[in-house]
Amino acid sequence: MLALYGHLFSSYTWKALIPLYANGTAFEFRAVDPDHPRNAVVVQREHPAGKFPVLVDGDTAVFEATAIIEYLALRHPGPAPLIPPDPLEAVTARMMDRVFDNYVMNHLQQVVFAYIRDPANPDQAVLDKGKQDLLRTYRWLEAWLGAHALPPHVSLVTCAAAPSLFYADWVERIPEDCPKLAALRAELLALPPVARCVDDARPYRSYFPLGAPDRD
Ligand SMILES: N[C@@H](CCC(=O)N[C@@H](CS)C(=O)NCC(=O)O)C(=O)O
Repeated sequence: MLALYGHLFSSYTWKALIPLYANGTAFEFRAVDPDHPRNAVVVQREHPAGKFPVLVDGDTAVFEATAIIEYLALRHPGPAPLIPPDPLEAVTARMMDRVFDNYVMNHLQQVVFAYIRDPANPDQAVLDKGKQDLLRTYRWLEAWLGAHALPPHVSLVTCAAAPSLFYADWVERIPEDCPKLAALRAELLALPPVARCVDDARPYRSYFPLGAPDRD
């Protein structure tokens, strides 16, 4: 039996849950939280930085959400084209996966970390930089979406884009001049595996360091 270690509010855990849900893959979810200290021990042992998600399949541990998706595509395939069969589409999937991790998730995390470090007085320069960087990526994505199509859902890109756009919009709203990107976020949130992640995370919304907005 596969086991996924993570937390239901964690964006990168969503990134690994979405492909598992999309393919109806049987697995056991092991929460990494203070109530389950033994799960944290596994994550600390297996991941070089003690981060989750970590997937355990028998004797094999796979970490980094992108690698988990590549592994699932190879060892536990299902109807969802996690890695598109067309090689050029697979390149697009991998390239855009990097865009969402590096230039959406990383930027939003800078802002979130500033609030975690000092909730009452987050570093304004870090907030400004993170939000400006997000806006730059939003506008780049808007132009990219005007000229290209994403691979069909549910692919590696779906798994990266859904959690990153979900939380990024809470940090810096997607502006009105990015309608294609806003529509993509809505399309992703309507996918059943993504909607399940959003719903299962609702009980934890108070954890969001900036305060969760009253929407989504
Ligand atoms: N590059 C990693 C990032 C994983 C990550 O940042 N995980 C966060 C949760 S979203 C985490 O483990 N935070 C807890 C910690 O750092 O102790 C991946 O792609 O899986």
